[in-house]
Amino acid sequence: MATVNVNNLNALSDLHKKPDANFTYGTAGFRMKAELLDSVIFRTGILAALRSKKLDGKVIGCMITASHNPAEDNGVKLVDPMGEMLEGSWEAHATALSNAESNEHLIDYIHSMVSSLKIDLTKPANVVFGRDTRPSGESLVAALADGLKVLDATVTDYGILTTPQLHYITRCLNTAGTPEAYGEPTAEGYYKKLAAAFKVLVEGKTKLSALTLDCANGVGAPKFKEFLPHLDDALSVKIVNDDVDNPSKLNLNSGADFVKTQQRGPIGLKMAPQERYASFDGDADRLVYYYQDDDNTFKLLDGDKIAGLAAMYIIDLVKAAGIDSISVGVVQTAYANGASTQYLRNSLNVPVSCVSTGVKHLHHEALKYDVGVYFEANGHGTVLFSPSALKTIHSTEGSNPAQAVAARSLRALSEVINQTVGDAFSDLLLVETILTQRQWTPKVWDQAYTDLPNRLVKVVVKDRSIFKTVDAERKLVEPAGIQDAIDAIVLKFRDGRSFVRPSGTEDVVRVYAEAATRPETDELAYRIGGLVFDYNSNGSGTRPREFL
Ligand code: 16G
Ligand code: MG
Repeated sequence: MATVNVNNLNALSDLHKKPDANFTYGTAGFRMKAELLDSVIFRTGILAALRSKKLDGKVIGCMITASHNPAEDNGVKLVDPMGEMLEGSWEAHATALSNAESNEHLIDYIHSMVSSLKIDLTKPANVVFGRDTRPSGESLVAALADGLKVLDATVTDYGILTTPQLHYITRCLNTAGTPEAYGEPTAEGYYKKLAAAFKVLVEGKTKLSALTLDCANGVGAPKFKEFLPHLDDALSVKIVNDDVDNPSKLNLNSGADFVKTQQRGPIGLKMAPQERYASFDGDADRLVYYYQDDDNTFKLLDGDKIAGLAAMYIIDLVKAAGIDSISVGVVQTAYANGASTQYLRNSLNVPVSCVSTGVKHLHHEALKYDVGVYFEANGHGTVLFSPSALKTIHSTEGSNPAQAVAARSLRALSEVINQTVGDAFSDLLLVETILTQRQWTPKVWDQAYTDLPNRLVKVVVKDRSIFKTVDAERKLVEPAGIQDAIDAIVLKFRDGRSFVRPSGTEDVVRVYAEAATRPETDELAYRIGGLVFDYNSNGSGTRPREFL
């Protein structure tokens, strides 16, 4: 059995010593202050090479980004061959490698993986990587490259990219020359594919007024500027918050996360009534829309609204093409607004599943439908077309011109939508397609249903690990008795719904509440927040004042 070249590993690993810290590969990979990441990223390079060898030299992607986090943070996540997130069982290996205390421990763990997973070290390793605009990205890429040298991986540095672009490129590289070939494995290839499909989708329709696009001062700005010329004027976009030269501005008072959590537009953006606005997050895998109503109120069109719009449109197209044997389903999390779930089930008559937070859970569930629409309320999502649905769509010519047009639109839709992961560029083109096709203003889109007021509260507790959930995070089984207490409170509120879950990315417990009116929602959220705090404060800390 081949072994790791220990001298090589020691020499390289000494350049990337582990600090005194504990690391976890979580829902979004490793993510923390950039200054702590050097050894983690070096070791992630080793893991990427092992993963590639395990998969017979298939290309693995590695993205250095911290998404919507502040500029001083960074992170890394791995992309599996078809462009999906790293297989769940390997997350524990990532965590273990990152925490090995010495070079000897590191080598031991690598060898234990090699033997338990039957990895043939003589196989080639192929890894591609990219990064967002964070200044720390450059030195972290160097650490990654060193990690990749440990097992002699063949690497390609794609430079600065959005996260979904790297997912796309990974899939293209692994499918090239096969019947599943996904496209040209370059940013340019990605732009061409999306633009060509979008032009088909809006052909002959009157162009809408310009969309104002907030890029959170992140990688979406330079990349969307590169993309726009490919659209040949099929879409007017005015880009704001595009200052990537001032790193401190990244995600600051702008971007999809800010807009969704603050329920307001980016600071400094002057909004005009009934115009369309959209925000990306810092690595352009999340998208939210919004507008200002005639009475100047701010209206958010979040991931739930995008899912509703997309499902409505796809169901209509499938019917119009005469292929309604294709099943369409929607996947949400517990954070989906109750009104959106009602709309999907009762007005669109589509099956809706609820899964735990985190893209991998949604993606997995969406694969069960012919066409699976999945979105988190925070704007992360996509639409997956199954191989059999694609086959049907591609073989349908339609028995009349209307059917033929609908089938053509479905084909283009499957090309415009990134099949690997939620992609803000793709999702934006999807929304713009539907609004253009229907000639809808954001207000017309918004009229599908009215969101129930909702409130998200963070509770700082002593130990969030004591909170254990079941039923797609909608119920707590531990601590014992707390769920009964929550249920008793919720019962007192009209249209009340609330759930409590430990965050996967922050050391807090999150409380979500919705009810018929804003005051009732706030009261519900704060009462449950207080309950959670009382269960786990152990007398320490101060009970937040708003907790009733
Ligand atoms: C991660 C997830 C995101 C989820 C969020 C929840 C991915 C790529 N990202 O950012 O989908 O909404 O975690 O965070 O899966 P929380 O556990 O702190 O609430
Ligand atoms: Mg993101």
